[in-house]
Amino acid sequence: MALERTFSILKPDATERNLTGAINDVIEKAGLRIVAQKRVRMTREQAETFYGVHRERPFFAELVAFMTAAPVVVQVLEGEGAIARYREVMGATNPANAAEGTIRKLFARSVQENSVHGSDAPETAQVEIAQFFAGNEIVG
Ligand code: DAT
Ligand code: MG
Repeated sequence: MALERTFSILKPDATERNLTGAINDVIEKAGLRIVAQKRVRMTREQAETFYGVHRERPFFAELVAFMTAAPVVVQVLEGEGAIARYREVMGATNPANAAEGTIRKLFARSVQENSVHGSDAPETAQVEIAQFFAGNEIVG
């Protein structure tokens, strides 16, 4: 498997509960390396662009409101097969369906307040990383 990079967000429900360190612990114990990280407050425009693929979904307005309500921590994670590996570590979108030991099983409050985002494919990882990080901010 190839060394990959994926984009991660620790969402407002996680930063509000001071869970940055606890979630990073799960990430690092899963063998993923945090090669870039910063705390930001997403603007409405950034959130709408980021979740543009969901624009027509009924939950879109609520999702944008949630993502902009408090700071988030954006990250780049690196590792062998990092994209699929992080999706595995995150668990299912709805925490009710998430496997034991996954971040969403451990910490998520609901399908919306589900603590983390992770890219779903190499193409989206590349676009998402570029939305939040300049090349020289990623130190592998
Ligand atoms: P994932 O974050 O697992 O990639 P997704 O891309 O389908 O899931 O959806 C993006 C986010 O949108 C998800 O993390 C939370 C929100 N969302 C998805 N389905 C939802 C629903 N049925 N109700 C409310 N929010 C939802
Ligand atoms: Mg998704």
